[in-house]
Amino acid sequence: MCTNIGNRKRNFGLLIVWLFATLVYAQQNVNYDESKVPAYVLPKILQCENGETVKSVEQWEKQRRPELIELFASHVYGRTPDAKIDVTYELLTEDPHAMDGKATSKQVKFTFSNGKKKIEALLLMYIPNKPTDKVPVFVGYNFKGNHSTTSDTTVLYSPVFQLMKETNHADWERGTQASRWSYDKIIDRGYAIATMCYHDIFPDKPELRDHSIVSLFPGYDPEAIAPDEWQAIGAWAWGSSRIVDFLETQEKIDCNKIAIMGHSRQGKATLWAGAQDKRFQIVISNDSGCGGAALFRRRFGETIATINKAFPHWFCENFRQYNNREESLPIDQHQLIALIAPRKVYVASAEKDLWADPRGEFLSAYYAGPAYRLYGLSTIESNEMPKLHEPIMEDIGYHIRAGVHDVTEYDWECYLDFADKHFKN
Ligand code: GTR
Repeated sequence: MCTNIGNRKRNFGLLIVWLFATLVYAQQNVNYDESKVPAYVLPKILQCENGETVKSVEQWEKQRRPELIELFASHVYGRTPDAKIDVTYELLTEDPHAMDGKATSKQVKFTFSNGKKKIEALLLMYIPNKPTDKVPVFVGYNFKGNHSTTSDTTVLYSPVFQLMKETNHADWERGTQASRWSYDKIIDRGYAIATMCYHDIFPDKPELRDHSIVSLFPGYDPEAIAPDEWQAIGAWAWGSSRIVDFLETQEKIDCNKIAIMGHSRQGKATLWAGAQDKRFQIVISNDSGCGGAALFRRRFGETIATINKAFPHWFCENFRQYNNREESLPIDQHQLIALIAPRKVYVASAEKDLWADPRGEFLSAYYAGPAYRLYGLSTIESNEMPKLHEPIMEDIGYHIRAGVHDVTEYDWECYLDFADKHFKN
């Protein structure tokens, strides 16, 4: 017992030292000075590989769009396999009187299986009891378990925490992330919410790849990774599409009105999910930074080299060849946002979140314009960033708020306004 506590203290100490060293390493050579952003030329959204310029929606959809998807898959996120994995759903709990009677909660166990091996994931949903007809829905991953998003004591946490933590009892996380999930507001405004812990799909450590859904697919090799093989971000994007598959079985959900919201590393996965799966009608990136909305070529804050070093299991192996060679990457992130057109996209930044490069996030939303204009949609008109708390709500949306890297009540208010504008008017 005493030795156990001693070991835990020592491990905790080592963890702090490691975190500190990683932070110091990461902060070295970081550029936070706008005047030091290198001159760059962005690859053109509407220029096909054969040099032709896209002139019509048809040409965009048949020729250029698939070219871009292929470039992001082979150079950045890795390929999403075509193979289908069996999944079963088990309703674990259903409470029609949740949230003081204004919502119905559901907890559903997903079991993914390839016949030999199984992986389980837990979905938590709150669905407003009013209106009684179909409602739009927000989908989004949480970081610390469904039980961390609310103080509701009936919310379960998944077995993945036995892998992620030293302890198998993760209850101390209950409610700790509730400020990031404005459930009351979401329900009051007539939206359902569906969330899952991202660790259920790919536990966020390189050594846990064998416990991720990636390991269920044909050709998976625990000892080797192909250069264009998908990794964690690809898997998380895939998982959010599996949540949509389930929502399609739910009578109360309006599947023509599905929004996805992802914060930070999940903002990256969200944009990639939105690019690939057209069932996401609104795609929201919250502080997604490098590998998300921020333009790589600006090299402001986090860069390709730093992210590949700190998170070797997020992007495909091919992506490493662009460490400190941003200008040779055949794409940039404005093209990822363009892939979401004509569906609506919203990018959000936080003023103090320089690591994520707020200006780079804004500019890729701005430069995604040509794809949206092909459809006659409205875009961000000026390359001047808006002031704090002055959201832009065209078919492409953007805001920057005061404060740090986080998801706040203000962010949710903007997302609900954006969703009202596009889903309800
Ligand atoms: C940071 C990482 C960012 C962002 C963030 C997060 O450490 O450098 O790219 O993804 O984590 O997800 O919270």
